[in-house]
Amino acid sequence: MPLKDARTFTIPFLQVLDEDGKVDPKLDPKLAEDQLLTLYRGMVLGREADQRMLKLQRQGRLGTFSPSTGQEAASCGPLLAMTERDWLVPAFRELGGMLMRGVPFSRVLMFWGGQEEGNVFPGAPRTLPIAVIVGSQIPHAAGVAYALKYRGEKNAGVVTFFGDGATSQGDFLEGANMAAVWKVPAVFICQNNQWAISTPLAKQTVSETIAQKGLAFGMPSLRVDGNDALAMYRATREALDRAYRGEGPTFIEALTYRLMMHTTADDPTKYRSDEQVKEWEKRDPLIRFRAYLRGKKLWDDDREAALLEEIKHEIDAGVREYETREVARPETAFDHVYGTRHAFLEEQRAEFLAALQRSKSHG
Ligand SMILES: Cc1ncc(C[n+]2csc(CCOP(=O)(O)OP(=O)(O)O)c2C)c(N)n1
Ligand SMILES: [Mg+2]
Repeated sequence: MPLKDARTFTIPFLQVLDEDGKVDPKLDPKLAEDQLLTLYRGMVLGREADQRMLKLQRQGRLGTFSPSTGQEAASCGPLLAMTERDWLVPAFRELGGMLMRGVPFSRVLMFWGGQEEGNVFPGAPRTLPIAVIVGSQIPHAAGVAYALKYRGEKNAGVVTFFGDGATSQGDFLEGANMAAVWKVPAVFICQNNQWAISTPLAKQTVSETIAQKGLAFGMPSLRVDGNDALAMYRATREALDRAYRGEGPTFIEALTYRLMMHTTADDPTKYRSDEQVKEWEKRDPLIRFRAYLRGKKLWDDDREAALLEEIKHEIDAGVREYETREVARPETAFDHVYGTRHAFLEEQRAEFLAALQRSKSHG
């Protein structure tokens, strides 16, 4: 006897802008001109900041960092969809989005320069620090979303980011599962850049899409062209609206590609082909969005030159602030662990300072 289907499912794929920058009128989120320009600026700022960081690192002025070149649409689109009431819980490859959020570039530099103040973002609302521990931010996002629900906050949600590799971590399973069970207002965005350092996707999962992992938890899940800023905006906006309505979390797989190295300590030519990189360079999210803006007569060479000049000054100012500030107090690691001071931690701080003093006097 033939078996019946216990359940069938499909994974929708969302693309609004095709690779030539042509918009699908049925899916166009119809953003206002100033929103489109804000989105483009965010992506260019992310790209330029990334390139500057690479130079700083190569000159020994910055520690290692994880470049996000090629992945700008996947974080900037969602950031445009967010409001100040929403929480941003990032991983470590969302530079464009974080700068759009108002995170000062100097703080990003402090983070990758090994300074604790790089975990604190004055001026950026409701933004958690960069999370380098793969997947660790996902249960945090579920917890923050739970708190929003518990407190009855309206029109507020959590948007969290993580990589494809992170979906093979226990933290992902725990965080995503509880978020779905509790029906909390969270949006899970997986930046599937197809590599976890040198491990290709096929060697860490045989799941055909990452989005179907979201379905397994009972969340509406879709795959989005992650190099299409309008699609990323649209998917996030719809997911946040669902979250605000109390309908629980959504899973978005952003299909994208890391055009640069994993971190500055990595040489991707050792494990992936130039052909693959060249293929994805053609799908660069900035090229596509610029073509779209040009088609709408919102952009030209003069505006591009003026934007690059303006951004250069902003980046210069961030670098200056980072490099001219006084060297961090060594005990800053104890400063921002909890919202309020904690007795155990104060004890540890005192112990640490005493040990430091002892080593100096012996020194
Ligand atoms: C818990 C943990 N294990 C290992 C690492 C080392 N590590 C840093 S990034 C990374 C790969 C992450 O891949 P993915 O989740 O796809 O994110 P991507 O780097 O591609 O953005 C690994 C293994 C880490 N930071 N944290
Ligand atoms: Mg990855």
